[in-house]
Amino acid sequence: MMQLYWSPRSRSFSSLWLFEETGQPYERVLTDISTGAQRKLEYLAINPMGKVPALRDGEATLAEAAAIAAYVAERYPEAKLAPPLGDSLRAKYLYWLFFSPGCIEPAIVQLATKIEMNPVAAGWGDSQRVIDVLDNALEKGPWILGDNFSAADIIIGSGLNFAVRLFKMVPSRPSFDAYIDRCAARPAFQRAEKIAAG
Ligand SMILES: N[C@@H](CCC(=O)N[C@@H](CS)C(=O)NCC(=O)O)C(=O)O
Repeated sequence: MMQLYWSPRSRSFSSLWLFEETGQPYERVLTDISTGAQRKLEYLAINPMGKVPALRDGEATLAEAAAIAAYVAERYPEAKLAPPLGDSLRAKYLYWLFFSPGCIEPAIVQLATKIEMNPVAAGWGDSQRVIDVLDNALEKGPWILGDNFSAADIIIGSGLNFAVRLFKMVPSRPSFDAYIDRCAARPAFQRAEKIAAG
């Protein structure tokens, strides 16, 4: 059984939601970041960055929420959280899965902190444009790939819920509100919330 290292009030919510969507058994290993558990040597052997979430699958270990989402979606193809190889939707799936940590996260942090960056030097470019691109992509819905819910929604949806709704780091938009509502209405999201609340 895979082991998920997680902490309450953290980005590991996306991995809890992910596993709840698969319906597969998994072991939760509480790594409470408020106690410094993420800096213990045995945890650093799993994720040298000292961050949650992280995952162990037998001999394999990995971290980074989006990588965990991609890995678990591939391990459990029956959960249909990723378009299979050869499916034309896979291109956009990979695009959005990488766009979230590569562009959305840093753009939100930049907007919240108001740190000036040269948009040509910054890999995510212009932060406001990132928000506009995401807004445009979510306008139609219901999911980032249209009718197909995927692991990319788990990563983008948890990120928006965290940054826009819970922490109000950037102003919401109607498309974000409707999307977060759709995510939050999923039974797996609600189970993950209960788990995260302890
Ligand atoms: N890039 C990582 C970020 C993970 C992250 O920032 N985790 C935070 C909690 S939200 C953490 O573990 N913080 C503890 C620390 O920095 O000591 C991911 O996407 O998984």
